[in-house]
Amino acid sequence: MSDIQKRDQLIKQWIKETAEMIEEAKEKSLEVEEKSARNDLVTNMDKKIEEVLTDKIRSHFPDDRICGEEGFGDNLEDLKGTVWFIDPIDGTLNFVLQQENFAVMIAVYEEGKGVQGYIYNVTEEKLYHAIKGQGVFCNGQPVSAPDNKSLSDGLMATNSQLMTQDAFSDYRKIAGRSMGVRMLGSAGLEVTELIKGNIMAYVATKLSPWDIAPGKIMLEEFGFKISNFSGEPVDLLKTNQTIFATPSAYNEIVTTNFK
Ligand code: 2AM
Ligand code: CA
Repeated sequence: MSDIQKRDQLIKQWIKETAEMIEEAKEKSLEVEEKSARNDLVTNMDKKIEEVLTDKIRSHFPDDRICGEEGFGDNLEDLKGTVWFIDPIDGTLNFVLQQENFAVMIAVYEEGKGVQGYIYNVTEEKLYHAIKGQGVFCNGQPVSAPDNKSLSDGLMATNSQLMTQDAFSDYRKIAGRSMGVRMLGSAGLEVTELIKGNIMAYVATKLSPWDIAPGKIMLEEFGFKISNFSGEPVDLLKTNQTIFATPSAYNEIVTTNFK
């Protein structure tokens, strides 16, 4: 069995286990703490899931390194070797306030290149995954690439940090070219909206490596574009203002005149 297949089997099993942990946690009260701001939260479940996943990765793949949101991983200064990205709960604010619209996300990169990515929509019990060169799957079934629709023919998504920034007026120009703007509050679930063909672009500020890593692998399987706002590749060692888009919508976004 190849490393990819071995990881694929284990990741699918681990994600199932994390979903069971989340289900059990619903019976108990959630412990919620603020991180950088009152709308940047972490719960005992974010921490517990990341701890469980990092322990499993370390026991099966002791030479690999881990980049995780809640600090159980390694401090990475480069992406050499095999690197795992973990977001134990993507959409924590939704998890706390809505008990839905959140995802568990895992990605594996080798020498900086995406190999396999997983986004699990916990409440819908839908696991999206992609393996480089093999396509995108939802609960094991292949997903065909959505049409390369332009922004002017479809919807786009953004994140609320972008709306509250001073620079928002610039982004309004992009939004104005679309048919309308939607906002789910989970970077991973916005990627699944792109996969379903429901939106043509997701334009977000300050996304962390674990927010971007799995979706990048999936969308690149479809030939979609992912870059920072300057059109450069995203840097998976820091936060990025990020565009995920169909090729056609991407072209419209990067040619928007912000002046
Ligand atoms: P998170 O829930 O894992 O933190 C919400 O707009 C999206 O942006 C979510 O995917 C959220 O991921 C991500 N995000 C990144 N940085 C954030 C921050 N400082 N505060 C809230 N959400 C953030
Ligand atoms: Ca998170």
